[in-house]
Amino acid sequence: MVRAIYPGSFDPATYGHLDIIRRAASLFDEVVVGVLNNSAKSPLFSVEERVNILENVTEDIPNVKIQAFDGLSVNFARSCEAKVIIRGLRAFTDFEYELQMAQTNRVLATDVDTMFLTTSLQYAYLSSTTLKEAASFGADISNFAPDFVVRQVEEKYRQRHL
Ligand code: COD
Repeated sequence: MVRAIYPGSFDPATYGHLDIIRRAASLFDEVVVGVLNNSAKSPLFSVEERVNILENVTEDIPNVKIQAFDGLSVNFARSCEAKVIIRGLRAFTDFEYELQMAQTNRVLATDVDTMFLTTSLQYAYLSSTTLKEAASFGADISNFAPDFVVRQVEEKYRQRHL
């Protein structure tokens, strides 16, 4: 069984994340999507909500599991008995950050490697941050994420504007 983890903030999941999850699921026996419980940041969605969203939008992919985690990604990988960390690459701007993180992780854990999947062209521009910014101004975000995510985001901003 070759298992990989795909760690991230996923605040919230977008079509870009989903594309990476689907492609990773076709390469590995099991993919554990790790949702960082980043208390230092103030995410739009709680970790439980982000896990729930990901469970909903990946329910048709049998070899994908969603789990919250705290602390280092490499420790999460070890706790899952995974030797691979999947990351998505969009542009040069991602590359510098991702390379540094992959190299740091390699020093922290020589038994864990990072593999990069390059973005599909139609999602190259897409991030959770741009989705949230567009949604906060009432824009149509249906090109950015599945209906379930769109509804959750719209509800979040509706509550905030009350
Ligand atoms: N197309 C392709 N890939 C995409 C797209 C897209 N449109 N959008 C996002 N991605 C990729 C990102 O490049 C990233 O690889 C992944 O999807 C997740 O993205 P985000 O933005 O949800 O998550 P990040 O990048 O904020 O996640 C950062 C981590 C939580 C993984 C990182 O901070 C971490 O590992 N933290 C734990 C502490 C740790 O181990 N630090 C490193 C060593 S000190």
